[in-house]
Amino acid sequence: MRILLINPPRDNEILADNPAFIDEERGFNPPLSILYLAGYLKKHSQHQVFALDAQVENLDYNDRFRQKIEAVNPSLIGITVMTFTLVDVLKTIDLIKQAEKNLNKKIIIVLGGPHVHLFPQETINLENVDFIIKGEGEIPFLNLLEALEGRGELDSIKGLVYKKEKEIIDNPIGDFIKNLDELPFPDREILPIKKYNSLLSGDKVVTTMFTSRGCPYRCAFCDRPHLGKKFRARSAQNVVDEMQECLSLGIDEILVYDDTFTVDRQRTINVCDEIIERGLKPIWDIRARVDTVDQEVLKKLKQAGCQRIHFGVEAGTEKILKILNKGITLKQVEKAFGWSKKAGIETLAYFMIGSPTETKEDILETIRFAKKLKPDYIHTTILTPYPATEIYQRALAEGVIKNDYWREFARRPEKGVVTQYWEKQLSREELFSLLDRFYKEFYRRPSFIFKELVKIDSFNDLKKKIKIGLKIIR
Ligand code: B12
Ligand code: SF4
Repeated sequence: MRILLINPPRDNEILADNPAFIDEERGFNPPLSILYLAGYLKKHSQHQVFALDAQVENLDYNDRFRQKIEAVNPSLIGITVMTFTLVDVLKTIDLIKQAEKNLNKKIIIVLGGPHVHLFPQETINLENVDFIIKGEGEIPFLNLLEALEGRGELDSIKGLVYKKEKEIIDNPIGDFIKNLDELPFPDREILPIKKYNSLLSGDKVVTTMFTSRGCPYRCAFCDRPHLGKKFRARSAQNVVDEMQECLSLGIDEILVYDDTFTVDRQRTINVCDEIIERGLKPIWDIRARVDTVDQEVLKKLKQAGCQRIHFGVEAGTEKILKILNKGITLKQVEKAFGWSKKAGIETLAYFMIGSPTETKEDILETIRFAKKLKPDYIHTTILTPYPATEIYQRALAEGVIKNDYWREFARRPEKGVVTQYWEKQLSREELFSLLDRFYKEFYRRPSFIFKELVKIDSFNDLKKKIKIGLKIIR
């Protein structure tokens, strides 16, 4: 079967909580979901697989996008869905329907990704959606393709949701993949590798990578259930084999997007040792928790080329850290940042403002803490209670958010949904004004500006930094 996998445009994306300059300048990351599905199908089947990342190709709902779909002439199209891209997914489906007419054939539409996992019933009821797959997609997607060609039954495919006459069949989700080493590497060459870049990486070619799936922690604002709560890690050899492949593909920087790369201390050390022993020089960064690093681990990470660590700090007061069930203390934060600096690794601190019970004074305290902590970068957002998170449930229970508007949106996705914040202590306007103040107070410090100027290594990099700098100062 000819299969096309699509990452939809982001023209109608819900912009929840980022300052505009981040949304405008964040660059493009390859959609790993699609690359994993493609890699798996290529290894385990004869299906012909194609992919289209409408975001990096700058496609909107015009003839060019439709013609690209028609040129593939697919029998089935799989689309990856976040709640935030749902409107674009539906517009993409409309375009596929036009292509269907021109090609004079039925194209089966399959949706997967975090959104469909949260809202399976609402999603299957959307017009022209034939199948959805909840949770990890590799195995059920292949099983679906096989069943559609008469080699298997739909009702035995784990995580599959579909309509049988008027009835909705919602198969329970299967076990998560136990041994992630068995998965083939993401098929990066199916998309235009060299077009991917990121805000922090200058004009380097970047890719993303997952060395583990699942996060065992329980932060109240976070919801990652589609890949599980159990931490499942790939072996050091397998991870470094993939890094080596990335290097051979001409990729300059690898963004390791594991929810928390450092959950298993020994594995972290093993990955670093493997890189060092093979004499590789990858540039990579990771996301980690401050309570999962120590001086020895950080030194190893540095030796192995880890350039930057993104730590979720969230707040500069113990009161809010508790409310968020973050499970860390400010002391741990200070230690982790101090050790990282000593090891020579850049740091990025994620902060959020607008948490339950947080006052203006608490936020000003967080700004003071951020400046004292002196990470290389901060990324601050207004806390947006995402669907199915503990904070969203609390907001509904306390009447801070009046109705289950995410479910309503999942049922009837329309452009222009306004994301709701925790507006009990502070209004939307006050939150935006404090967000602005946070960025300005942090990034306007002369020490920061000087450090960034020293790091500029090309004319393009200089242009990009001037552009972003002007947006922050404005
Ligand atoms: C990397 C990342 C980004 C990157 C890159 C996005 C990209 N192009 O990949 C950036 C920084 C740009 C980003 C931005 C945003 N992100 Co983001 N991001 C992630 C992150 C950390 C990893 C995604 C990933 O690569 N996962 C690894 C792959 C293998 O897993 P997967 O994508 O889930 O795919 C598997 C299954 O879901 C399924 N599947 C997926 N698609 C399909 C399609 C088919 C047909 C099938 C059969 C199966 C299937 O099979 C795959 C293989 O098992 C996830 C968290 C996470 N742990 O997944 C959040 C996450 C996806 N992001 C999220 C959010 C909220 C956002 C933003 C809205 C944030 C913001 N405020 O700006 C934006 C929206 C961006 C956009 N328009 O695309 C949420 C989505 C929640 C939701 N309800 O939809 C997540 C889940 C994190 C969270 N809980 O907060 N993000
Ligand atoms: S915020 Fe990070 S550590 Fe907390 S549950 Fe989410 S992924 Fe895990």
